[in-house]
Amino acid sequence: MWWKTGVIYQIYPRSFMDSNGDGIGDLMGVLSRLDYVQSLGVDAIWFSPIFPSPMRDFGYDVADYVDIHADYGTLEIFDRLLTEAHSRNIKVILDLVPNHTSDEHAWFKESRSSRDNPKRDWYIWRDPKPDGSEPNNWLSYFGGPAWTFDPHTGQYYMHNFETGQPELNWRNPDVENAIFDSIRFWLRRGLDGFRIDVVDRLLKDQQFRDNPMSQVERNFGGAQFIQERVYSEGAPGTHDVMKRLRAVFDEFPNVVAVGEISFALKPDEIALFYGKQVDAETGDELHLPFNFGLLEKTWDATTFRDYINQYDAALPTYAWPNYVLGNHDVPRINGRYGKASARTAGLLLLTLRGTPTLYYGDEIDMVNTPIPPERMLDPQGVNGAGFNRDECRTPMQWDASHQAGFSTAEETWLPVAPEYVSNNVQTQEADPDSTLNFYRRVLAYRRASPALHSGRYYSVETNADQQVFVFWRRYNDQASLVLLNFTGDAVTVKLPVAVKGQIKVSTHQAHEGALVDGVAVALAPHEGLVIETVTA
Ligand code: TEU
Ligand code: CA
Repeated sequence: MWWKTGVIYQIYPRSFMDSNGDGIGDLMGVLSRLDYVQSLGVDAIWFSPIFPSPMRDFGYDVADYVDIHADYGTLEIFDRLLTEAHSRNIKVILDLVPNHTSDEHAWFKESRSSRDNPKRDWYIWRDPKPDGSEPNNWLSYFGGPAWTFDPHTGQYYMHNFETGQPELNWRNPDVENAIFDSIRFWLRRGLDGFRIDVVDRLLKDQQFRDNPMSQVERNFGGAQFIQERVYSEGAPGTHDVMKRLRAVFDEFPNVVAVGEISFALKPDEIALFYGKQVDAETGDELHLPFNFGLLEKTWDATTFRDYINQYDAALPTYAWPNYVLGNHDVPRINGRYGKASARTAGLLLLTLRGTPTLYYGDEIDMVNTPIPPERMLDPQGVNGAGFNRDECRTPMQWDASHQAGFSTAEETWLPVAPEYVSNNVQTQEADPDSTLNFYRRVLAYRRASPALHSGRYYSVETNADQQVFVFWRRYNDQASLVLLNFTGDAVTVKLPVAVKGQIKVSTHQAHEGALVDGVAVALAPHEGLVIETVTA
């Protein structure tokens, strides 16, 4: 299965490459940079939404599921991109947003036109309370109530996100069928799968009970997260929907259903989204329910090891794990784990057992970019409801020329990070010890190593457990030992058994190729390395 051994690279289409000088990334731009993507050695591209949209939430507010936004191109250009990607052995995954549409989608326009419109029940409409207020206490992730009053018909519609993102009513089979047909539309064109937005949150409580309040706060969330979303999402019945969704994917060969599920889920809850066992290789729900467990963890060897051990053990044998360290919703890696640890984090992601998803720009150390208030666009940031996601969505830094080589426009949709002058693809290509060349070496080694892309995982206890995370990857008689120093101190690890082998990749390029023989392995500050062992 390509999606088990492969590596997914997420492209935020607005920010990858602008081909026509309007300051907005587009599909022709991606086409022109496909050689770069191939040069990384990744296996699939996942595009954040590229469908027609008023862009209130930058594409996560879809106005038509079966077309391409004019900013990005046309269906014909998309087909070309698909062909070009396939000819380079790169799969393409699109982003399905089934939980809500844009308020400009034709379905919602009909739905809001009258109470007896046939599509009225495609969305979630409720009467006001007797005093005219919202039907219950549910809050939007982006701040304010999850309800907006529509004076024309005198009811509230529900939206867990922006007011322009009305929630579809997944209890109506017509909605389900319409979304399933949109999936078929793309898979028939040759698409290789979907990443499915908030797929665990499609169903809402049938009694519309108030959510309880809680004191728990998230690292990069805002105050709105103090509401426990137990009734406004994820109601019982979700797993039946997942099974029917999966059945649509099973109509096509070799496609993948990646699901975005909540940050808050524990490993045993994530495990449920694989569904019931079908055969040795697969369950009957999502192929890969995203594991966001590492995103909010502090950079600490024990914390990471404990979580990874727990997650790896929680998955049933037929469920293939996956890991995510960054995406378009969270601060970039070097902002969360520290700049000095960013490469070590990348090595962790690419050596764990499971499918890794990389976020564009992390391979060149792109940083969170402060956005002046007048240029802020993300509704979550504008409302002060949490992390301003614009900061991790700035244009890709290709070279030191005007707008980092991303665009010829005077002003790009989000500003290019000022550090592009010294940090970009071109400067990193020229430096053998750059993060970009490090990622390329790790990806090439991973591809060639069955232990890394398909092997089993065992963590190893050593004298340096507080500082260094050590684990084995093994496939038949091939074995690789991964050591990751989470600290800024040089550490010598004493392994429980002697190993003999060679350092194949390291965050410190000069150490690659060195031979290891014995129980002691010396690590530089923040060093991560992989030793391929030889059996006598
Ligand atoms: O995000 C869903 C989600 O869980 C949000 O709470 C997200 O994590 C938030 O940004 C937390 O800071 C998905 C998409 O990834 C996001 O870009 C969309 O805005 C959202 O759905 C609505 O479609
Ligand atoms: Ca453009």
